[in-house]
Amino acid sequence: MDTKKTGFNSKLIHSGAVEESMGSAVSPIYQTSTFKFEDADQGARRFQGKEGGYIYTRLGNPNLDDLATALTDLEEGYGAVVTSSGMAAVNDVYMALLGSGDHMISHNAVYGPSRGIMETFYPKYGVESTFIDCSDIENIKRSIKPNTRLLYLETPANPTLKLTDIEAASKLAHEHNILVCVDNTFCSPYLQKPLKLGADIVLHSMTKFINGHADIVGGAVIAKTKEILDKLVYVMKNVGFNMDPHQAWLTRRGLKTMAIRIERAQENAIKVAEFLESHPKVKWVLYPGLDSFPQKDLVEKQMAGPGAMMSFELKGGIVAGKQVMDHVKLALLAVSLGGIETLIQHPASMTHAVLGQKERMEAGISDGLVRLSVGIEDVEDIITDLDQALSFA
Ligand code: LCS
Repeated sequence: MDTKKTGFNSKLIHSGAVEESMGSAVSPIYQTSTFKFEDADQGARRFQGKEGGYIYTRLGNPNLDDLATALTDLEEGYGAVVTSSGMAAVNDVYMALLGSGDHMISHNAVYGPSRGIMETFYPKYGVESTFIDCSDIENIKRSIKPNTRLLYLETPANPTLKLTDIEAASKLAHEHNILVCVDNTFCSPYLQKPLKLGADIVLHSMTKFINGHADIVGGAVIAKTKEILDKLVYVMKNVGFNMDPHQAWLTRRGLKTMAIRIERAQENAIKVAEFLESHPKVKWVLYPGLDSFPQKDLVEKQMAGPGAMMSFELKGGIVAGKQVMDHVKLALLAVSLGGIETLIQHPASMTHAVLGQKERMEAGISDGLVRLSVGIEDVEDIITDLDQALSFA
């Protein structure tokens, strides 16, 4: 069946590249580092690109292709690479598209290390960057330089949930020959399709909603064109960012249930956000599904739902926030997000500690901000747990 023509849920189950073997309903795992050739000429033809087929797992493997094909279908792109982590995906984009003398613009509240490595490591290769509030398109416009090559967005941003208008930002960027990459980790293609909104590249930490079961670390980059994909593939193969076949197989399995997981987590998140917002000890809640969310119109415009991520601050600031984190019993006090279990963490001292105090303040990551990734447990249990933890705040 041509899965390009099926609906999203059918793609989740059936898209892929592994051929059926012995009638198994699920693809086998090609847990091999290398593939044998029929003869020396075939090996040479494969290396010279004159014949398809596998050579060596760093250069390609059926399980990696299976997952990459499914993601390409889901994000409606030209092709994808799957990587050993989300950070490998981030660096695949940076290395493939930026070089000495180039400049990148990005949002000031992206995942800590996506900004940290650009500011501390890439300058030694001559790459410049500007981190600003991309939710204001005028800020992007003002930051464009003649050597700007990449606009790197994360929307909703981690952990402030700030949105950038992908369509407007892409239009502006393209007028200046700038490529646009969107880290779609917080949404997944179920809730947002950046390529359809005008972006050129989509990136994921598959550790999160795509795999969803907190048992692998992985990443992916989906490109809109062959030209971009070729650059990503070159770096992936030669820097060695590829996934392991078992990791890819587990991720492909997790992906199958992504839509129903996100539906349930989102349903829970709406109720949890309403509970938190009405709690007397809570100062504010940032969640795209609340009426109080400042960018409600943009949620409607570019997202199919508000997702399962939120941030909040208590009236007692970080002292009170720590009490809540220390007293949860059902939720896990742990970083990561987008899994089936509810997770709570403190960005200023954990995921975004790599940024300085000044950078965090500018980005809206206050010391009291607590991030919650709502899981698919019974919502009554999640709320009961938060309620009892809040009694210590
Ligand atoms: N992009 C976003 C938006 C992320 O949230 C993360 C990880 C990455 C990229 C990197 O992916 P990884 O290499 O970890 O697969 N975010 C994390 C977080 O918020 N808590 O722990 C990891």
